[in-house]
Amino acid sequence: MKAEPRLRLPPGQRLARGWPVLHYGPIPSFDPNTWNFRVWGEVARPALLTYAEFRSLPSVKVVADFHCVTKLSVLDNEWEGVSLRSIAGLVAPTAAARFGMVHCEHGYEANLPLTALMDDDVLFAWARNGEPLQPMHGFPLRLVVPKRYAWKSAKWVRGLEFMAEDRLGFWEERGYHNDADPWREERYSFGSALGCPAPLRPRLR
Ligand SMILES: Nc1nc2c(c(=O)[nH]1)N[C@H]1C(S)=C(S)[C@@H](COP(=O)(O)O)O[C@H]1N2
Ligand SMILES: [Mo]
Repeated sequence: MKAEPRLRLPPGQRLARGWPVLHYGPIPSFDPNTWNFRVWGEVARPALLTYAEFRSLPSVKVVADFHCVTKLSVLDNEWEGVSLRSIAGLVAPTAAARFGMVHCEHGYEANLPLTALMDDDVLFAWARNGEPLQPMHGFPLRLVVPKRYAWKSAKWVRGLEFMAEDRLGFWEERGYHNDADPWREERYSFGSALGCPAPLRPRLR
Protein backbone atom coordinates (compact mmCIF):
# COMPACT_ATOMS: atom_id res chain seq x y z
CA MET A 1 0.00 0.00 0.00
CA LYS A 2 1.24 3.47 -0.84
CA ALA A 3 1.82 6.03 1.90
CA GLU A 4 -0.26 9.20 1.82
CA PRO A 5 1.04 11.80 -0.66
CA ARG A 6 2.56 14.10 1.98
CA LEU A 7 4.76 11.28 3.27
CA ARG A 8 6.02 10.50 -0.23
CA LEU A 9 7.52 13.98 -0.61
CA PRO A 10 11.31 14.27 -0.29
CA PRO A 11 12.55 16.90 2.20
CA GLY A 12 11.68 20.48 1.28
CA GLN A 13 9.23 19.48 -1.50
CA ARG A 14 5.53 20.31 -1.77
CA LEU A 15 2.79 19.00 -4.05
CA ALA A 16 2.39 20.95 -7.28
CA ARG A 17 -1.04 21.97 -8.47
CA GLY A 18 -1.25 20.45 -11.95
CA TRP A 19 1.98 19.96 -13.86
CA PRO A 20 4.25 23.02 -13.94
CA VAL A 21 6.34 23.84 -16.99
CA LEU A 22 9.99 24.62 -16.34
CA HIS A 23 12.81 24.99 -18.80
CA TYR A 24 15.42 27.34 -20.14
CA GLY A 25 15.04 28.71 -23.67
CA PRO A 26 12.43 28.23 -26.42
CA ILE A 27 10.28 25.18 -27.15
CA PRO A 28 11.77 23.55 -30.28
CA SER A 29 9.68 22.67 -33.32
CA PHE A 30 9.35 19.03 -34.38
CA ASP A 31 9.28 17.49 -37.86
CA PRO A 32 8.88 13.69 -37.84
CA ASN A 33 10.51 13.52 -41.28
CA THR A 34 13.79 15.07 -40.21
CA TRP A 35 13.94 14.21 -36.49
CA ASN A 36 16.45 11.55 -35.59
CA PHE A 37 18.00 9.99 -32.52
CA ARG A 38 21.71 9.35 -32.31
CA VAL A 39 23.55 7.02 -29.93
CA TRP A 40 27.32 7.17 -29.94
CA GLY A 41 30.55 7.21 -27.91
CA GLU A 42 31.68 4.18 -25.93
CA VAL A 43 29.49 1.71 -27.83
CA ALA A 44 30.17 -1.23 -30.15
CA ARG A 45 27.33 -0.32 -32.56
CA PRO A 46 26.56 3.42 -32.87
CA ALA A 47 22.98 4.02 -34.03
CA LEU A 48 21.02 6.69 -35.88
CA LEU A 49 17.25 6.13 -35.67
CA THR A 50 14.47 7.91 -37.53
CA TYR A 51 11.34 8.92 -35.63
CA ALA A 52 9.44 5.94 -37.04
CA GLU A 53 12.26 3.58 -36.06
CA PHE A 54 12.40 4.99 -32.54
CA ARG A 55 8.64 4.64 -32.09
CA SER A 56 8.73 1.03 -33.26
CA LEU A 57 11.11 -0.01 -30.44
CA PRO A 58 9.46 -2.08 -27.69
CA SER A 59 7.74 0.26 -25.22
CA VAL A 60 7.31 0.17 -21.45
CA LYS A 61 5.11 1.95 -18.90
CA VAL A 62 6.48 3.24 -15.60
CA VAL A 63 4.58 4.90 -12.75
CA ALA A 64 6.80 7.34 -10.87
CA ASP A 65 6.97 10.61 -8.94
CA PHE A 66 8.64 13.74 -10.35
CA HIS A 67 10.57 16.19 -8.16
CA CYS A 68 11.71 19.59 -9.40
CA VAL A 69 14.53 21.40 -7.64
CA THR A 70 12.25 24.45 -7.36
CA LYS A 71 10.50 22.34 -4.65
CA LEU A 72 7.45 21.21 -6.61
CA SER A 73 6.61 17.50 -6.90
CA VAL A 74 4.10 15.72 -9.14
CA LEU A 75 3.21 12.23 -7.90
CA ASP A 76 2.07 9.11 -9.75
CA ASN A 77 2.87 9.94 -13.35
CA GLU A 78 2.42 7.04 -15.76
CA TRP A 79 5.12 7.43 -18.39
CA GLU A 80 5.26 5.49 -21.64
CA GLY A 81 8.31 5.14 -23.85
CA VAL A 82 11.50 3.17 -24.43
CA SER A 83 13.61 2.03 -21.51
CA LEU A 84 17.26 3.06 -21.42
CA ARG A 85 18.15 -0.58 -21.03
CA SER A 86 16.72 -1.41 -24.43
CA ILE A 87 18.69 1.44 -26.03
CA ALA A 88 21.82 0.04 -24.38
CA GLY A 89 20.93 -3.40 -25.73
CA LEU A 90 20.82 -1.94 -29.23
CA VAL A 91 24.25 -0.28 -29.16
CA ALA A 92 26.20 -2.50 -26.74
CA PRO A 93 28.18 -0.11 -24.51
CA THR A 94 31.89 -0.98 -24.27
CA ALA A 95 33.55 -2.04 -21.01
CA ALA A 96 34.89 1.52 -20.69
CA ALA A 97 31.42 3.13 -20.69
CA ARG A 98 30.56 4.45 -17.22
CA PHE A 99 28.61 7.68 -17.80
CA GLY A 100 25.92 8.95 -20.13
CA MET A 101 25.24 12.39 -21.58
CA VAL A 102 21.76 13.05 -22.87
CA HIS A 103 21.79 15.58 -25.71
CA CYS A 104 18.79 17.78 -26.50
CA GLU A 105 17.62 20.46 -28.91
CA HIS A 106 19.37 23.82 -28.48
CA GLY A 107 22.39 22.19 -26.81
CA TYR A 108 20.80 21.31 -23.46
CA GLU A 109 22.62 18.38 -21.87
CA ALA A 110 22.18 16.24 -18.75
CA ASN A 111 24.78 13.83 -17.39
CA LEU A 112 24.27 10.72 -15.28
CA PRO A 113 26.30 7.66 -14.29
CA LEU A 114 25.27 4.58 -16.28
CA THR A 115 24.32 2.86 -13.02
CA ALA A 116 21.58 5.51 -12.66
CA LEU A 117 20.55 5.44 -16.33
CA MET A 118 20.23 1.66 -16.37
CA ASP A 119 17.78 1.66 -13.44
CA ASP A 120 14.55 -0.08 -14.44
CA ASP A 121 12.43 3.07 -13.99
CA VAL A 122 14.44 5.19 -16.47
CA LEU A 123 12.99 5.73 -19.95
CA PHE A 124 12.76 8.00 -22.97
CA ALA A 125 9.08 8.93 -22.83
CA TRP A 126 6.58 10.23 -25.39
CA ALA A 127 3.41 10.00 -23.28
CA ARG A 128 2.20 10.67 -19.74
CA ASN A 129 -1.05 9.36 -18.24
CA GLY A 130 -2.13 8.01 -21.61
CA GLU A 131 -1.72 11.31 -23.51
CA PRO A 132 1.12 12.27 -25.84
CA LEU A 133 3.42 14.78 -24.11
CA GLN A 134 2.62 18.37 -24.97
CA PRO A 135 5.48 20.20 -26.72
CA MET A 136 6.11 22.26 -23.57
CA HIS A 137 6.67 19.01 -21.63
CA GLY A 138 9.19 17.65 -24.10
CA PHE A 139 7.38 16.18 -27.11
CA PRO A 140 8.43 14.26 -29.12
CA LEU A 141 10.77 12.70 -26.57
CA ARG A 142 12.01 13.35 -23.07
CA LEU A 143 14.16 11.47 -20.61
CA VAL A 144 12.54 10.47 -17.29
CA VAL A 145 14.81 9.71 -14.30
CA PRO A 146 12.44 9.49 -11.33
CA LYS A 147 15.12 9.10 -8.64
CA ARG A 148 16.87 12.40 -9.52
CA TYR A 149 15.71 16.01 -9.52
CA ALA A 150 13.84 16.77 -12.71
CA TRP A 151 16.50 18.87 -14.43
CA LYS A 152 18.06 15.47 -15.26
CA SER A 153 14.76 14.52 -16.95
CA ALA A 154 15.76 16.32 -20.13
CA LYS A 155 13.10 17.40 -22.63
CA TRP A 156 13.39 17.35 -26.45
CA VAL A 157 16.04 14.64 -26.44
CA ARG A 158 17.94 13.94 -29.66
CA GLY A 159 20.71 11.62 -28.57
CA LEU A 160 22.61 9.69 -25.97
CA GLU A 161 26.39 9.61 -25.66
CA PHE A 162 28.12 6.87 -23.70
CA MET A 163 31.28 8.16 -22.00
CA ALA A 164 34.26 6.75 -20.12
CA GLU A 165 34.60 9.90 -17.97
CA ASP A 166 31.95 12.11 -16.45
CA ARG A 167 31.28 15.58 -17.87
CA LEU A 168 28.91 18.20 -16.48
CA GLY A 169 25.58 18.92 -18.16
CA PHE A 170 23.80 22.27 -18.61
CA TRP A 171 22.62 22.88 -15.03
CA GLU A 172 25.43 20.90 -13.44
CA GLU A 173 27.87 23.38 -15.00
CA ARG A 174 25.85 26.21 -13.47
CA GLY A 175 26.09 25.01 -9.89
CA TYR A 176 23.43 22.33 -9.60
CA HIS A 177 24.47 19.16 -7.79
CA ASN A 178 25.98 16.45 -9.98
CA ASP A 179 24.08 13.63 -8.23
CA ALA A 180 20.70 15.34 -7.68
CA ASP A 181 19.12 12.84 -5.28
CA PRO A 182 15.95 14.51 -3.91
CA TRP A 183 15.93 12.31 -0.77
CA ARG A 184 19.38 13.68 0.13
CA GLU A 185 18.38 17.18 -0.96
CA GLU A 186 21.29 17.37 -3.38
CA ARG A 187 20.09 20.62 -4.95
CA TYR A 188 23.31 22.59 -5.43
CA SER A 189 26.95 21.66 -5.66
CA PHE A 190 27.83 24.44 -3.22
CA GLY A 191 26.00 26.66 -0.82
CA SER A 192 23.10 24.81 0.71
CA ALA A 193 25.18 23.01 3.33
CA LEU A 194 27.22 26.17 4.00
CA GLY A 195 24.16 28.37 4.31
CA CYS A 196 24.89 30.16 1.06
CA PRO A 197 22.26 32.88 0.66
CA ALA A 198 19.60 32.06 -1.91
CA PRO A 199 20.39 35.02 -4.24
CA LEU A 200 23.83 33.56 -4.92
CA ARG A 201 22.41 30.27 -6.02
CA PRO A 202 21.77 29.68 -9.70
CA ARG A 203 18.16 30.12 -10.72
CA LEU A 204 15.95 28.48 -13.28
CA ARG A 205 14.86 31.61 -15.09
N1 LIG B 1 15.85 20.43 -22.86
C1 LIG B 1 15.54 20.81 -21.62
N2 LIG B 1 15.06 19.89 -20.76
C2 LIG B 1 14.74 20.25 -19.50
C3 LIG B 1 14.95 21.57 -19.03
C4 LIG B 1 15.48 22.51 -19.95
O1 LIG B 1 15.71 23.69 -19.63
N3 LIG B 1 15.76 22.10 -21.24
N4 LIG B 1 14.63 21.88 -17.72
C5 LIG B 1 14.59 20.78 -16.75
C6 LIG B 1 13.99 21.15 -15.49
S1 LIG B 1 14.89 22.16 -14.49
C7 LIG B 1 12.82 20.59 -15.04
S2 LIG B 1 12.23 20.88 -13.47
C8 LIG B 1 12.00 19.73 -15.90
C9 LIG B 1 10.58 20.22 -15.94
O2 LIG B 1 9.79 19.43 -16.76
P1 LIG B 1 8.32 19.88 -17.06
O3 LIG B 1 8.37 21.26 -17.66
O4 LIG B 1 7.76 18.88 -17.97
O5 LIG B 1 7.61 19.92 -15.72
O6 LIG B 1 12.50 19.68 -17.21
C10 LIG B 1 13.90 19.54 -17.31
N5 LIG B 1 14.24 19.30 -18.66
MO1 LIG C 1 13.78 22.03 -12.36
